[in-house]
Amino acid sequence: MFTCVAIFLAVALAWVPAPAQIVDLCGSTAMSAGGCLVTCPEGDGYRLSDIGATIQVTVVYQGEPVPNIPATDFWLIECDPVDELILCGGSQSASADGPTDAAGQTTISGTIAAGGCAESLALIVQGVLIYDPSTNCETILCLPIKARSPDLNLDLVVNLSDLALFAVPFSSGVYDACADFNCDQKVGLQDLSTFAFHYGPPGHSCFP
Ligand SMILES: [Ca+2]
Ligand SMILES: [Ca+2]
Repeated sequence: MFTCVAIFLAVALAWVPAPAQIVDLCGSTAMSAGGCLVTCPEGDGYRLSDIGATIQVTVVYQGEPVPNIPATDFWLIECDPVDELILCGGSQSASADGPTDAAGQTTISGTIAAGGCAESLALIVQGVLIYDPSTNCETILCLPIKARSPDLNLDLVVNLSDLALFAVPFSSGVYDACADFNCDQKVGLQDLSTFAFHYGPPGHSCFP
């Protein structure tokens, strides 16, 4: 009888699912040299590596590195809530290059499939927003990466509505940072060229 109970318990315990990985919001870190990143809902904007802004990430839990976090469990969002960056749904919108290694480290060097505009980016790992260790985690960790999408009205397609929004700063000279796709503090011909590429036709959108 005892043996049966012992076997039952052993089997039952073996079936207990592994606990979900847990990530420290304070202690985990991310670094990037920063830059000006064109994002497009179609995913054919710049890669972070193209602009020298590859993000180096270290994930820890209670001081210990967390290995094997899947690449798709990494996510980038706008850092300042006054900005708005809309990611296409799905795991390919902003992912790491691979799972975290034994040191809890990975990189993010790809593109972001998104509309909108942000002055800096924040990192989410497995649903946990990462905070800045240099402020004792009193503030969100903001990476100095400016995101600029030709989808200016945040509906995840680049079309006539966006052209109308782009035309205002382009023709009037009234500066609009979100239409300044190369972040050179003016909305000019280079920005028009970037816009035209994603405008199509057909206008770029999520998941073509
Ligand atoms: Ca749009
Ligand atoms: Ca510009």
